[in-house]
Amino acid sequence: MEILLADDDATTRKMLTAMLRRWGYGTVTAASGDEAWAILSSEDAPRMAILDWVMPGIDGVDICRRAREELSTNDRYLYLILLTAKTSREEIISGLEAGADDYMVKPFDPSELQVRVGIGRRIIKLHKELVEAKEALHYQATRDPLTGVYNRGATIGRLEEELDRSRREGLPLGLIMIDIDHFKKINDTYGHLAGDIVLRKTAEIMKSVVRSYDVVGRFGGEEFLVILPKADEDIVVGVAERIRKAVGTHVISADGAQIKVTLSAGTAAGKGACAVDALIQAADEALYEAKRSGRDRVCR
Ligand code: GH3
Ligand code: MG
Ligand code: MG
Ligand code: MG
Repeated sequence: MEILLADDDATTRKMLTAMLRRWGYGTVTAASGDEAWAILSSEDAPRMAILDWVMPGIDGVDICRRAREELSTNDRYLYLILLTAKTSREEIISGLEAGADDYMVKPFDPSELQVRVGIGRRIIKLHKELVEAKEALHYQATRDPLTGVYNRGATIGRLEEELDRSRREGLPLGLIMIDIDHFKKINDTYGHLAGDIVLRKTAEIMKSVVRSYDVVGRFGGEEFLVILPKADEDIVVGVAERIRKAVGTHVISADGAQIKVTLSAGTAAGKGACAVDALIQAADEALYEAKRSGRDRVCR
């Protein structure tokens, strides 16, 4: 773990660097508040800083205050220790009130600093674990466990967001509803497990042929939705055709069997006042038409 040491006194910087290195920390130093601020606001900045109070430019307390206002994001906690010759009760209180996590006075006892830095490390670690758990939970709540694409709820959520955006920006929004043809027969012929593999592979192929900002979601059993921001009707049909051909020409190895499936797709392009339900319904009706007129095709 890397720690920023900010102090305008070179001897203090040298001494702190030597100690922290000995305790197993990486260090980066700053000789002024401005320099410290530049380091802390950079990408991949240290998660902990030991700050002198009185320094040229912004002082250590200002850094604490500004860091809490401008640098604190929910996925990154910055642990700040003030290390200063200011020792009055009022000063300690105002330093902590400004946003410091801890306060130590100079001259300091090295072993006390070591345990206090250890406390900071523990808190940073706890925070990191919390962020990771939250991300994992969010992932689980929004993904379909079988295929890894967005689940139904998250797909509709994304569709609402994208429709709002298209309304604001006056750009079109494309939607494709896809249904695997005669999928029941795949299950009946090769087994449910092979059917699962076909679903997984189909989702993978769909994702590989769309742009990175397009959204692929599983709408139901063997039905998928693809959201295409900024795509007009012709583009949507083109992408749907690309998906249909990519999946239709792929031979899927599942449970020892070589399986080919075809897709039917219905497209819709919304703009402005169009509602989510209306867009889904339009794509659904086009899909019905694709099924009715013989499957393995795209209808708009
Ligand atoms: P069509 O061409 O008209 O779409 O016919 P189909 O057989 O694909 O349509 P139908 O809706 O009759 O059958 C869909 C099947 O998909 C029925 C269901 O058992 C199967 N299914 C739904 N979810 C899963 C799943 O997670 N895994 C597997 N293996 N099968 C699933
Ligand atoms: Mg100083
Ligand atoms: Mg179906
Ligand atoms: Mg089907």
